[in-house]
Amino acid sequence: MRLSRRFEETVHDQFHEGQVPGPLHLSIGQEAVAIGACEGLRVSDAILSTHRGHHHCLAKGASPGRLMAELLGRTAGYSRGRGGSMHVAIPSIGLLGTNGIVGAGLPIATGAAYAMQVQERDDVCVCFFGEGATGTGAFGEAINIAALWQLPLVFVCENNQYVELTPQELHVAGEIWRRGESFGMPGERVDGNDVGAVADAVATAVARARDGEGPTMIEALTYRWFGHYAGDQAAYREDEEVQRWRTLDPLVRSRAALSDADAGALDASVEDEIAAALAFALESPITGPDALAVDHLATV
Ligand SMILES: Cc1ncc(C[n+]2csc(CCOP(=O)(O)OP(=O)(O)O)c2C)c(N)n1
Repeated sequence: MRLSRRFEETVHDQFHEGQVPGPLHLSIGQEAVAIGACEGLRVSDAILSTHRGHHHCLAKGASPGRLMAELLGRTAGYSRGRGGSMHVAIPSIGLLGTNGIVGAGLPIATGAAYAMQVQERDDVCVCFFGEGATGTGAFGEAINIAALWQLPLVFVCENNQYVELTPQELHVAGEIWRRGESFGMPGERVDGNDVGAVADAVATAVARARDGEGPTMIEALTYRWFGHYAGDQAAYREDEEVQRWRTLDPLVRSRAALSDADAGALDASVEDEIAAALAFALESPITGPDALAVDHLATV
């Protein structure tokens, strides 16, 4: 969680320095959802991420340097610096993609879980999505097929309270964690700022999925500290609300479990890792127009 927080703070600074050529959606405040959910996953398990996915990528094992390079538009980035944070896929570690299209990960996750079932692997797929994605048609299609075919899939709705600039109560009816009920899918709502609670809920769902008992719907309640995108002043919400959620910082809550010495050592090692990641990214050449045509067409 600390690595993800410092990674995004550093990228945010770089954004203000003019070093990030594309849009940036920060997950600061939501770290416990990604880190808790990925805690018990294997490399061969898959995840699907979103437009707000740096914490998912790092939790699944992405290299901070290569991810930073991608966001800074550098050739060492995962997509050669051409895509930014919404175009990162690392199949070798089971990251099947961040995505700029809201809800687009849901059908991909369903397909990935179906492939695992057909291949008789005991791997699982965890699909992250925001509460806004529950309004897409793909959401209904995915939960229906996942339940019908009892796919090894865990739906993790990262409910950060806002759908772009709109509070969820103006956008989302009913209870998300109960969305799968009429499909026979169990659901649970967890405190998404409590990394242990997220890890426990997802571990239970993953065990069910590995045992062939099908999908689970988990809703993790959390909050994004910054605007929808870097530069959004978030004037649509009250300062008091932001401050209240900041007191529920998942990092501060987890820190109580560490001794001062362990926390200090952790902070120091994260600072080293972030400094190395930034240096790696800045040393890599800026991606130029000559990279545009690379990897686009198959040659025969
Ligand atoms: C299909 C589609 N519709 C609209 C958008 C514009 N858009 C980008 S993010 C977003 C809100 C997503 O809200 P949510 O799923 O709750 O995720 P969050 O931003 O809160 O992490 C919208 C509507 C889009 N990218 N894709």
